[in-house]
Amino acid sequence: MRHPIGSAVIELHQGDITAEQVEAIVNAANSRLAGGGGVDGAIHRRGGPAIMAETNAKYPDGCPTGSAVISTAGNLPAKYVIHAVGPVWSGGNRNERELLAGAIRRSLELAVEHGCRSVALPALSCGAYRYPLDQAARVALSTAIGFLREKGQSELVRFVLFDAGAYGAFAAALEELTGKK
Ligand code: AR6
Repeated sequence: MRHPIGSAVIELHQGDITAEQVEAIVNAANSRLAGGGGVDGAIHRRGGPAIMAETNAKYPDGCPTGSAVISTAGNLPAKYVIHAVGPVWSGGNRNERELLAGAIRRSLELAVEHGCRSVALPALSCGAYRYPLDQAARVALSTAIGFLREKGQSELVRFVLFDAGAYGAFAAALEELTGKK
C-alpha cells in the first residue's frame, strides 16, 4: 500500500525489516541500547558486531525513551540503523502516545539530518513492549504524515510489518487518516 504526501510517499510492506534496501532502517531498541529480541535481535544478528561497538562507544548512557540515536548498519543493506526507543505500554496514561510519537519523529529527523531519502520503520513498541497495534498504527502514521507535510521533501517512509495482523492494522489506520480506500 502506498500513499503520497506532497512529494513524499508513505508505504506499507509486510516482511523482515533487516532485508530492506533503504538508506536507513529503524530498530526497536531499549533505552540501554543493550540488544534484545524481536527487531533488535534480528538487526544485531544480521548486521554484525560493528553496530553494538559503535553504539557502546558513542552512546554509553543509552538513549531516553521517546527518542532515537543513529549508527552504522554493519553488514545490512542499509547505510544506517536508527535506534528508536518506544515506550512500554502500561495502560495509556503514562505518556505512551507522546513517547511513541517522539521516538518516530526523532528517527525521521535523524534520517533527514544524515541525508537519507528512504527510511524503513517497524511497528515500534508493538512486540515485547505490548502497545496495542491499532493505537500504535494511528500514532506512528499520523506522526509520519505530519512530519512529511511539514518538511515537504521528496522522501520514502516505509513501515515494514512482520505479519498480516500488523499489516492490516496499519492499512486500516492509513485509510482512516487519509480518507482513502
Ligand atoms: N522485521 C520487522 N518486524 C519485526 C521483526 C523483523 N525482523 N521482528 C519482529 N518484528 P519488538 P518493541 C515486529 O518486540 O515492542 C527487544 O528485546 C514484531 O512482530 O521487536 O518495541 C528490544 O531490545 C512487532 O510487531 O519491539 C527491547 O527491549 C514489532 O516488530 C524491546 O524488545 C516490534 O516488536 C522492544 O520492544
